[in-house]
Amino acid sequence: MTTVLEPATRHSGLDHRELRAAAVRVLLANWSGKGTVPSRSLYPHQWSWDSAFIAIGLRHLSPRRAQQELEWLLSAQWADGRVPHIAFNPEVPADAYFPSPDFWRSSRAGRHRGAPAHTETSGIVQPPVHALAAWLVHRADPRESARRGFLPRVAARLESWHRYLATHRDLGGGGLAAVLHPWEPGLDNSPCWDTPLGRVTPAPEDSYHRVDLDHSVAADRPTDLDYARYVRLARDYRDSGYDDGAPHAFQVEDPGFNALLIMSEHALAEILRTVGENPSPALARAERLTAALGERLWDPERRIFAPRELRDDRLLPVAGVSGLLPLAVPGLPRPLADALVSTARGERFRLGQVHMVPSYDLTDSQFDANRYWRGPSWFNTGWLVHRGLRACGHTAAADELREGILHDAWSSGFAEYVNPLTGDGRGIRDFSWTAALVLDLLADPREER
Ligand code: 2M8
Repeated sequence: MTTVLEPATRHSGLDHRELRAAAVRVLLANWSGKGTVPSRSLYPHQWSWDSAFIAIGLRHLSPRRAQQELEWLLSAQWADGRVPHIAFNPEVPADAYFPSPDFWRSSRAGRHRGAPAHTETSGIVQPPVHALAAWLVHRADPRESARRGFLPRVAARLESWHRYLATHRDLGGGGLAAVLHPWEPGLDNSPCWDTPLGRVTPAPEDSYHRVDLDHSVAADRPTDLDYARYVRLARDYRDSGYDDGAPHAFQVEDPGFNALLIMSEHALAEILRTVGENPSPALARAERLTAALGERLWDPERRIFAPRELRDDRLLPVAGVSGLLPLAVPGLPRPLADALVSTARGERFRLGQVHMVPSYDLTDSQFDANRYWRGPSWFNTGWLVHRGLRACGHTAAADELREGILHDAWSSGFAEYVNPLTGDGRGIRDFSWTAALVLDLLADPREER
């Protein structure tokens, strides 16, 4: 465990025009014709929550392309409403990423859930940032949006996505959406999942080949043991026919996933109002989710939201960055928001003293400054905390975090994540959501946000 922390670099002399031009270059290079890949090497297909963050940045470059990004992703939606976490590009060789289409077998194994026949996808999901992204994209250029009929085209799909989460995924019966795989909340190997994941029998390591290690340093990526458990969980879900009602070895209510759902329900209400439909169901869901978040996931001891493991129906005693994300939820009760800000500033996350926001508790023995989601600071979660701070009126802290994010993106070459103690880039470079969220933070703050 590291106890001595370097103070974060003060940010001066960053040329915003040069930074913007470099971010644009990353996004143009990662555009595949219909959507944007997170990375040409490590992630050569379209990922669900990546595309939402990418669209939020792309709207400042080309609102039309931002719309297409979301529409292309939503065209891979299943009839049961789920938006898959990966939409595969058939032109990319099958061995470029694992698990590949022939692992997920969506069009066959997911047929009874309404997986599309025309395209291959994964069968799990990722955080529902899409309605928020769609609303922000619309607001960037409402005339272009109206001209293309963007909102009417996506509204029903977004509504069905949220209904899927509210029904099929309320596995705890308490009104929150559950995740069934550590890849679903997007924070893959966070120590938050160590206890529930530890109970999963790993898949035999000779039954698959990890392609990720061909593109990234092993010490920055999940361990082989974690990977074997991911494969096992995904395989079991596939073999159940992607049945949410089947028994699941991993079932967790994650605060970040649900916070993003609440933000998206509010955005969906705006979308529905704009297209002349009734926003009440989305607003009612947002209200129920916000109450359930406070009732089921607040940890009064750590003063942070924590994941609830459904198998034992207990809060996990962990502090991860996903527990800070409810700060960005509209209407979060003030005492909870204040407690979150003081937790973010405290010893577990040291906001303002380290680079961006660490993905995991700095004081915990499982914190690892370099390994993926076990401690490094990520740009999307930093952007969300920034948004929450601004919404709660902590303007100075938000400004400082914004400068830190821009600086770290530049100095790391748009890295996937950075070591929070040194700011050194980790994972791959020219990562799309890093570039996209830089574009968003560089945009005139008077623009609609
Ligand atoms: C990472 O996850 C994928 C699996 O979905 C992987 O490790 O292969 C995570 O950082 C996830 O949040 C992200 O969406 C994805 C693509 O950037 O990469």
